[in-house]
Amino acid sequence: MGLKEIHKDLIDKQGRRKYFRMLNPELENKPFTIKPNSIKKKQRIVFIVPNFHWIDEDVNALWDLVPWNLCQIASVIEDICDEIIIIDAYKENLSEKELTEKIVKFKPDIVGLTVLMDQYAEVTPITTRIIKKISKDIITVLGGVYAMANPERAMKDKNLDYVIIGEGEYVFKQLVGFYSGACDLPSRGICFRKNNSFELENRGHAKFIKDLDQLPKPSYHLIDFLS
Ligand code: B12
Repeated sequence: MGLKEIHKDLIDKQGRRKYFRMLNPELENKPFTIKPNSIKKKQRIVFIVPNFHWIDEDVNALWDLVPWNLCQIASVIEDICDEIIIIDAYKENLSEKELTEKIVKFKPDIVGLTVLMDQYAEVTPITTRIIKKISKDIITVLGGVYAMANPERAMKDKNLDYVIIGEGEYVFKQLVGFYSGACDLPSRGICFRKNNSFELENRGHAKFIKDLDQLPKPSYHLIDFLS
C-alpha cells in the first residue's frame, strides 16, 4: 500500500493534516506575565523525571535524556516561586523509597512530571502514587508527548491532577499562578477533573508560542548532568 493510501483519512482536501486543524492552532504573541505583588503564596515546585528503569530494562532505556524541557519550564517560573528543584530519578536510578525521601524533604506544593513518550506511560501512575502517598494536597501535573497525545488516557490515573497539552512554559506559569492566588486557570492547554468529580474538562491544545526568543534561557543550574 502506498503512503498516500495509508494517509488518506489523515489528510484533508487541501492536502493538510486534519489532526493539526483539530488542535485549533493559534499563536501566542506575548509572554504570560504575573505581577510579583499579586502573589499570595509562593509555591514550592519539584520537577521529576521518573525512573524509567522501574518499568523498562530493555536496551531502549539506555538513552541519556537531558531534562532540558524541565529546565526550560523552570526558567519562566523562577521569579514567582519560593524554590524549585529538579529530581532526575532516571539518571540517578532512584528507588521508590529514595524518591519518596527526596520529596518529603523538600515539601513541595506542586510536582511536575515529564514523560517523553508512550513507551514510558506506565511509570506515571507509579510516580503519582508515591507523591499522593506523601500528601494528597500535593498537586500533580504531567507534561510531554505521552500526556499531550492522549490526555484523557493519562487522566485515568486517579493520582494525576492535571495534564499539560502542548508547550508548557506559559501554561504551567499560569497554573502555578493560580495556586499562588494570582490568576485564573489557563483557558487552553490543560485537562483536569471538574470540581473533584470524575468528569474531565479538556481545554484543548495550548497556543503555540510565536517568539521562542522571548523565553529565558533554560535553568541549567538546577541540574548537574555531567556528574
Ligand atoms: C529529541 C527526541 C528524542 C531524543 C530524546 C533526547 C532528549 N534529551 O529528550 C532521543 C533521540 C533520545 C529519542 C529517542 C526515541 N524517541 Co524520540 N523524539 C524526540 C523529539 C524529536 C523531540 C522531543 C523534544 O525534546 N522536544 C522538545 C521539548 C522541549 O519538548 P517536550 O519534551 O515535548 O516538552 C514540552 C512540552 O511537552 C511540555 N512538557 C513536557 N514535559 C513537561 C512537564 C511539565 C511539568 C510541564 C508543565 C510541561 C511539560 O512543555 C515542554 C516545553 O514546551 C520527539 C518529537 C517531538 N516533536 O516531540 C520524538 C518523539 C518523542 N520520539 C518518539 C520515539 C518513538 C522515540 C523512540 C522510542 C524511538 C525508538 N524506537 O528508539 C526513542 C526512545 C528513546 C528512549 N528510550 O527514551 C516519538 C514518541 C511517540 C509517542 N506517542 O510516544 C516522538 C513523538 C516522535 C514521533 N513523532 O514519533 N527521541
